[in-house]
Amino acid sequence: MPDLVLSEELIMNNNQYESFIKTTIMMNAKIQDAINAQINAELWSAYLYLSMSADFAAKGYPGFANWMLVQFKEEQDHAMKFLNYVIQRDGVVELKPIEKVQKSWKSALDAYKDTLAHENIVTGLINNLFKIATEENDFATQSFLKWYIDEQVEEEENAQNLIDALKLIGDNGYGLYMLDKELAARVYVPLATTTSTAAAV
Ligand code: OFO
Repeated sequence: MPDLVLSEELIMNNNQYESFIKTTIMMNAKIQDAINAQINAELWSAYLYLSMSADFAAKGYPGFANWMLVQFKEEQDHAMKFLNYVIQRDGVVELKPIEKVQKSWKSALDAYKDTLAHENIVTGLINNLFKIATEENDFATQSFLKWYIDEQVEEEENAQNLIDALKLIGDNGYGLYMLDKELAARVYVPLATTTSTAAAV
């Protein structure tokens, strides 16, 4: 039987091996910047929904206020999931200022129309991130982003369903009261956002 001969091209010296490991773990600067911008966008989303929650609460809609408060917490989870991913990939987290948000909406329908319009923008940002990860051959980030791509489908669907319901209800006070009662039942379920390293300590 002939001896197994390894091609020299397949044998890495130590330096090549170390740099191979580094590039495997570390994300490049372009992806790191895009994810840091996305952390800011997720926190801005949280801010937007917190403002809507406060506005609903002040106007006597505890159910809508609860729904938005759950949304606020979920957006914080989205930001934390990205933040922990940057750490896991040996990157640097950069937290930028969160811009001011609107403080009052004319009606529940207006608030949910703004919610859908905002989620459409976020979907575009996530898709763009995936495009960058594809161009940069970062397969780990492409895989990581799959969760967000699926989540955006749900986010847009939820907002659209509430817009449809509010259009049906129109000016009917009893209808609004019943929908408010229904939305009071929404419960926040925390997302597992920690990295395996963070979870192990
Ligand atoms: Fe993070 O999904 Fe809404 O914005």
